[in-house]
Amino acid sequence: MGFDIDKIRADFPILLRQVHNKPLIYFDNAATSQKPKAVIDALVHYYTHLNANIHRGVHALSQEATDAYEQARDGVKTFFNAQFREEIIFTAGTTHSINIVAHGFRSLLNPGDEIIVGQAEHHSNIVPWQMACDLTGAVLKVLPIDDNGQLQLDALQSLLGPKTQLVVVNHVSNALGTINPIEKIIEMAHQAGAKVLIDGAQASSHIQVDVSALNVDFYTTSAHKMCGPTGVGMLYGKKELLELLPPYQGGGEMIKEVYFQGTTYAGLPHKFEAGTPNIAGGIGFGAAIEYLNEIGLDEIAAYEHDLLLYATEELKQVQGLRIYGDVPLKTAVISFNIEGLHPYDVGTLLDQMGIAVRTGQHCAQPVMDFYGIPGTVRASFAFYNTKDEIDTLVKGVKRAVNMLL
Ligand code: 7TS
Repeated sequence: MGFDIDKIRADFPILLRQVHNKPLIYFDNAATSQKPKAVIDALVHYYTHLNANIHRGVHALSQEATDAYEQARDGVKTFFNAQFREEIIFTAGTTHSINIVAHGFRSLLNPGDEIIVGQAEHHSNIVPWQMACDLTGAVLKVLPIDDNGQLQLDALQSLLGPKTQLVVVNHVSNALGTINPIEKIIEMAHQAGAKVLIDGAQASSHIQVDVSALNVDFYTTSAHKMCGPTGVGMLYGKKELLELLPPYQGGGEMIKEVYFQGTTYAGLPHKFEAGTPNIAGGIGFGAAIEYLNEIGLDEIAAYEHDLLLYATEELKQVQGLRIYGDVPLKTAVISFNIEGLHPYDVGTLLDQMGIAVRTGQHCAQPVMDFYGIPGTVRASFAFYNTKDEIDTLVKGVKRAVNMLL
């Protein structure tokens, strides 16, 4: 089966849109991906035919909704190759997933314990750990990046020690697209007796992730970056570690028995899923995984890599353009600036041409501070983008240079 780009594009209704009277060129996929009809249909189908609360009704609708939601969990489990379905916690997204773990660790950390965090993290993989450290007296240590945005593994070796409880890094940087050597990081951390959380928000729809083979302790992602709905995501955790962590929220569904004298908690995954969840979102997440499986992540990765190489080559022809994190191991993200131009101005001009990019700090201020810049223009590609669209981007960037410089 070849990669049928026309057929794939036809799956995404939004790609037919015009923006400012120009065909939409959507290059903000790192912020959120577009949704195929299969996912939109799954949401409509749930609300049209299945809508009921789950895990609690004896009636048919509730059973059907529960089955659909739990089937989605099975799909996610298989996609990430977790050992047990209880290890897949449905959350509101990566931010929520990381907060569940960071909150849980508050009761496990002692003053002087250490957490190592990457320098190129999204704020959602920094702030929850700072909060945990503030409350426990644990210390946050920063694993530095080099000029190419790559984590310095020799520095990790010297940061790891008997006090290290956790190493938390992203699989792929959202600001740069650089892929981190997480296999090595996990191995090094484990050798030092530390646990590892990998923020996979930018990886999971571009790289095949096998949490069992990685032997990772926690892995997080958001469905909306994987062609799924917003407001739903995943926390994978090793069963014995999730059992160790206290619940994040109290409420319905996360309990076994409630007495005013005390409450006992439900088993996994429900212990971390208090309240009525995003049922439609979970089902839509399952549909997104099915959709990605049908195309094949390896095919997606190869196609996107080809787009990345093409766009990198073409953009480099633009005078004064600098790409941050220009390394071989990358997802299809290009973060750049043009000498003398503010990223916001470039982004605004591109928008006028129907091209959606993100500009600014990308919720990764330490990366911008590292490079001493206010932000970047970030073009992030997906498997439904084309080289023709990249040609239009390059033309647009050249036009911005001519108009603004
Ligand atoms: N971690 C990484 C690496 C991310 O890229 C993002 C979102 C998050 C965590 C947070 O995910 P959420 O779904 O909980 O919001 N990144 C971006 C971005 O790069 N542009 O917009 C959102």
